[in-house]
Amino acid sequence: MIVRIDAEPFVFRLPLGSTALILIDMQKDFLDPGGFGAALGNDVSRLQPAVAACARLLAIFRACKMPVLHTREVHRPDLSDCPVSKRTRGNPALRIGDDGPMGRVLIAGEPGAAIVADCAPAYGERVIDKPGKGAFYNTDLATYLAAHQITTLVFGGVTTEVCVQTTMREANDRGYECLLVEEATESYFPEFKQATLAMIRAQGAIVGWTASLSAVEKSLEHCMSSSTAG
Ligand code: TIU
Repeated sequence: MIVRIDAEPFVFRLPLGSTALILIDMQKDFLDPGGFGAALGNDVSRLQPAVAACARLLAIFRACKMPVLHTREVHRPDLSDCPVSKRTRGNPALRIGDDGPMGRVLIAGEPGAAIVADCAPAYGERVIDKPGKGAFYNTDLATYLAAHQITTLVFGGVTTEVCVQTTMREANDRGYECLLVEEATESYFPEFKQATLAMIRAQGAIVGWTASLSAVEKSLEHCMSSSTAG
Protein backbone atom coordinates (compact mmCIF):
# COMPACT_ATOMS: atom_id res chain seq x y z
CA MET A 1 0.00 0.00 0.00
CA ILE A 2 1.25 3.47 -0.95
CA VAL A 3 0.62 6.39 1.39
CA ARG A 4 0.65 9.90 -0.09
CA ILE A 5 2.34 12.62 1.95
CA ASP A 6 1.82 16.33 1.34
CA ALA A 7 5.45 17.28 0.66
CA GLU A 8 7.65 19.71 -1.27
CA PRO A 9 8.15 20.02 -4.18
CA PHE A 10 5.26 17.61 -4.78
CA VAL A 11 3.48 14.63 -3.20
CA PHE A 12 5.77 11.96 -1.72
CA ARG A 13 4.69 8.36 -2.25
CA LEU A 14 5.57 6.21 0.76
CA PRO A 15 5.25 2.44 0.27
CA LEU A 16 4.30 1.06 3.68
CA GLY A 17 6.01 -2.30 3.19
CA SER A 18 9.39 -0.99 2.01
CA THR A 19 10.02 2.25 3.91
CA ALA A 20 12.35 2.78 6.87
CA LEU A 21 12.96 5.68 9.22
CA ILE A 22 16.63 6.62 9.59
CA LEU A 23 17.66 8.98 12.38
CA ILE A 24 21.10 10.46 11.85
CA ASP A 25 23.54 10.99 14.74
CA MET A 26 21.13 12.04 17.52
CA GLN A 27 24.11 11.76 19.87
CA LYS A 28 25.09 13.60 23.02
CA ASP A 29 28.33 14.56 21.25
CA PHE A 30 26.31 16.85 18.97
CA LEU A 31 23.34 17.77 21.16
CA ASP A 32 24.81 18.22 24.65
CA PRO A 33 27.39 20.63 26.07
CA GLY A 34 30.92 19.22 26.33
CA GLY A 35 30.88 17.14 23.15
CA PHE A 36 32.18 17.38 19.60
CA GLY A 37 29.67 20.01 18.42
CA ALA A 38 30.46 22.28 21.35
CA ALA A 39 34.22 21.74 20.91
CA LEU A 40 33.87 23.10 17.37
CA GLY A 41 32.51 26.32 18.88
CA ASN A 42 28.81 25.71 18.23
CA ASP A 43 25.77 26.61 20.33
CA VAL A 44 24.40 23.09 20.83
CA SER A 45 21.05 24.33 22.16
CA ARG A 46 20.11 25.12 18.55
CA LEU A 47 19.72 21.39 17.86
CA GLN A 48 17.32 20.70 20.75
CA PRO A 49 14.04 21.16 18.83
CA ALA A 50 14.92 18.13 16.68
CA VAL A 51 14.82 15.80 19.70
CA ALA A 52 11.07 15.95 20.30
CA ALA A 53 10.31 15.75 16.58
CA CYS A 54 12.57 12.70 16.14
CA ALA A 55 10.98 11.09 19.21
CA ARG A 56 7.57 11.62 17.62
CA LEU A 57 8.75 10.07 14.34
CA LEU A 58 10.06 7.10 16.30
CA ALA A 59 6.67 6.67 17.97
CA ILE A 60 4.89 6.85 14.60
CA PHE A 61 7.16 4.31 12.86
CA ARG A 62 7.11 1.96 15.83
CA ALA A 63 3.30 2.13 16.01
CA CYS A 64 3.17 1.35 12.28
CA LYS A 65 5.64 -1.51 12.82
CA MET A 66 7.95 -0.08 10.17
CA PRO A 67 11.74 -0.51 10.35
CA VAL A 68 13.80 2.05 12.23
CA LEU A 69 17.54 2.65 11.88
CA HIS A 70 19.82 4.90 13.90
CA THR A 71 23.30 6.10 12.98
CA ARG A 72 26.17 7.28 15.17
CA GLU A 73 29.25 9.14 14.00
CA VAL A 74 31.99 7.40 15.95
CA HIS A 75 35.55 6.17 15.66
CA ARG A 76 37.42 3.20 17.03
CA PRO A 77 39.34 3.85 20.27
CA ASP A 78 42.66 3.49 18.39
CA LEU A 79 41.45 6.06 15.81
CA SER A 80 42.44 3.71 13.00
CA ASP A 81 39.25 4.67 11.12
CA CYS A 82 39.72 8.42 11.62
CA PRO A 83 41.59 10.15 8.82
CA VAL A 84 44.37 12.43 10.08
CA SER A 85 42.77 15.23 8.09
CA LYS A 86 39.52 14.85 10.09
CA ARG A 87 41.28 14.85 13.44
CA THR A 88 43.66 17.73 12.77
CA ARG A 89 41.39 20.10 10.83
CA GLY A 90 40.80 23.51 12.39
CA ASN A 91 41.39 24.53 15.96
CA PRO A 92 38.72 22.83 18.10
CA ALA A 93 38.75 22.99 21.90
CA LEU A 94 38.86 19.16 21.90
CA ARG A 95 39.85 16.90 19.04
CA ILE A 96 38.35 13.52 18.16
CA GLY A 97 39.71 11.03 20.69
CA ASP A 98 40.57 13.65 23.33
CA ASP A 99 39.23 13.25 26.87
CA GLY A 100 36.27 15.54 27.54
CA PRO A 101 33.44 15.86 30.06
CA MET A 102 31.51 13.09 28.26
CA GLY A 103 34.49 10.78 27.79
CA ARG A 104 36.66 10.59 24.69
CA VAL A 105 35.18 12.74 21.94
CA LEU A 106 33.35 10.82 19.19
CA ILE A 107 34.74 7.44 20.27
CA ALA A 108 32.51 4.34 20.19
CA GLY A 109 31.31 3.27 23.63
CA GLU A 110 32.02 6.61 25.34
CA PRO A 111 29.12 8.44 27.07
CA GLY A 112 29.17 11.27 24.52
CA ALA A 113 28.78 8.88 21.60
CA ALA A 114 25.45 7.61 22.93
CA ILE A 115 22.14 8.54 21.37
CA VAL A 116 20.13 10.91 23.57
CA ALA A 117 17.62 9.17 25.85
CA ASP A 118 14.48 10.46 24.10
CA CYS A 119 15.63 8.95 20.80
CA ALA A 120 17.33 5.82 22.16
CA PRO A 121 17.20 2.76 19.92
CA ALA A 122 14.66 0.12 20.92
CA TYR A 123 15.43 -3.58 20.91
CA GLY A 124 15.74 -4.82 17.32
CA GLU A 125 16.38 -1.42 15.76
CA ARG A 126 19.53 -1.33 13.67
CA VAL A 127 22.32 0.99 14.83
CA ILE A 128 24.87 1.88 12.16
CA ASP A 129 28.22 3.18 13.41
CA LYS A 130 29.87 5.31 10.76
CA PRO A 131 33.30 6.94 10.56
CA GLY A 132 32.24 9.56 8.01
CA LYS A 133 29.54 12.14 7.56
CA GLY A 134 27.61 9.91 5.14
CA ALA A 135 26.10 6.70 6.53
CA PHE A 136 26.93 4.58 3.45
CA TYR A 137 30.70 5.14 3.57
CA ASN A 138 32.47 2.20 5.26
CA THR A 139 29.29 0.73 6.79
CA ASP A 140 26.92 -2.14 6.03
CA LEU A 141 23.92 0.18 5.57
CA ALA A 142 23.51 -0.65 1.86
CA THR A 143 23.64 -4.38 2.60
CA TYR A 144 21.06 -4.01 5.37
CA LEU A 145 18.64 -1.99 3.22
CA ALA A 146 18.97 -4.42 0.30
CA ALA A 147 18.43 -7.44 2.56
CA HIS A 148 15.26 -5.86 3.95
CA GLN A 149 14.03 -4.71 0.52
CA ILE A 150 13.80 -1.10 1.63
CA THR A 151 13.38 1.36 -1.24
CA THR A 152 12.31 4.49 0.62
CA LEU A 153 13.90 6.38 3.50
CA VAL A 154 12.41 8.96 5.84
CA PHE A 155 15.11 11.09 7.48
CA GLY A 156 15.54 12.99 10.71
CA GLY A 157 18.64 13.89 12.68
CA VAL A 158 21.56 16.28 12.96
CA THR A 159 23.08 18.27 11.53
CA THR A 160 21.00 19.13 8.49
CA GLU A 161 23.75 20.22 6.13
CA VAL A 162 26.49 17.87 7.33
CA CYS A 163 25.57 14.26 8.15
CA VAL A 164 21.90 14.39 7.18
CA GLN A 165 22.44 15.96 3.78
CA THR A 166 25.52 13.85 3.02
CA THR A 167 23.62 10.65 3.80
CA MET A 168 20.55 11.77 1.89
CA ARG A 169 22.69 12.52 -1.17
CA GLU A 170 24.41 9.15 -0.89
CA ALA A 171 21.01 7.44 -0.63
CA ASN A 172 19.57 9.41 -3.54
CA ASP A 173 22.49 8.41 -5.76
CA ARG A 174 21.86 4.78 -4.83
CA GLY A 175 18.25 4.98 -5.99
CA TYR A 176 16.41 5.44 -2.69
CA GLU A 177 13.42 7.76 -2.52
CA CYS A 178 14.23 10.15 0.32
CA LEU A 179 12.05 12.38 2.48
CA LEU A 180 13.47 14.73 5.11
CA VAL A 181 11.10 15.72 7.92
CA GLU A 182 11.53 19.44 8.43
CA GLU A 183 11.10 19.72 12.23
CA ALA A 184 13.13 16.56 12.85
CA THR A 185 16.40 18.07 11.68
CA GLU A 186 18.42 21.03 12.92
CA SER A 187 21.68 22.79 12.21
CA TYR A 188 23.95 24.95 14.36
CA PHE A 189 23.33 27.49 11.58
CA PRO A 190 19.61 28.15 10.97
CA GLU A 191 20.34 29.60 7.54
CA PHE A 192 22.17 26.40 6.54
CA LYS A 193 19.12 24.34 7.52
CA GLN A 194 16.84 26.47 5.36
CA ALA A 195 19.31 26.41 2.46
CA THR A 196 19.62 22.63 2.70
CA LEU A 197 15.85 22.11 2.65
CA ALA A 198 15.67 24.36 -0.42
CA MET A 199 18.58 22.55 -2.15
CA ILE A 200 17.05 19.13 -1.58
CA ARG A 201 13.68 19.93 -3.09
CA ALA A 202 14.85 22.27 -5.88
CA GLN A 203 14.91 21.22 -9.53
CA GLY A 204 12.00 18.79 -9.17
CA ALA A 205 13.27 17.01 -6.02
CA ILE A 206 16.86 16.70 -7.24
CA VAL A 207 17.92 15.10 -3.92
CA GLY A 208 14.49 14.28 -2.48
CA TRP A 209 11.49 15.72 -0.71
CA THR A 210 10.81 17.60 2.52
CA ALA A 211 7.60 17.50 4.54
CA SER A 212 6.33 18.77 7.86
CA LEU A 213 6.00 16.40 10.79
CA SER A 214 2.26 16.99 10.83
CA ALA A 215 1.98 15.96 7.15
CA VAL A 216 3.80 12.69 7.90
CA GLU A 217 1.67 12.15 10.99
CA LYS A 218 -1.56 12.81 9.10
CA SER A 219 -0.68 10.39 6.30
CA LEU A 220 0.36 7.60 8.67
CA GLU A 221 -2.47 8.11 11.18
CA HIS A 222 -4.53 5.30 9.73
CA CYS A 223 -1.69 2.82 9.82
CA MET A 224 -0.82 3.80 13.42
CA SER A 225 -4.32 3.19 14.68
CA SER A 226 -4.77 -0.05 12.74
CA SER A 227 -1.39 -1.39 13.97
CA THR A 228 -2.21 -0.46 17.57
CA ALA A 229 -5.65 -2.06 17.28
CA GLY A 230 -4.13 -5.17 15.73
N1 TIU B 1 29.71 19.62 12.71
C1 TIU B 1 28.52 19.29 12.25
O1 TIU B 1 27.68 20.13 11.94
N2 TIU B 1 28.19 17.98 12.12
C2 TIU B 1 29.01 16.88 12.26
O2 TIU B 1 30.21 17.00 12.45
N3 TIU B 1 28.42 15.65 12.21
C3 TIU B 1 27.06 15.44 11.95
O3 TIU B 1 26.40 16.22 11.30
N4 TIU B 1 26.50 14.36 12.50
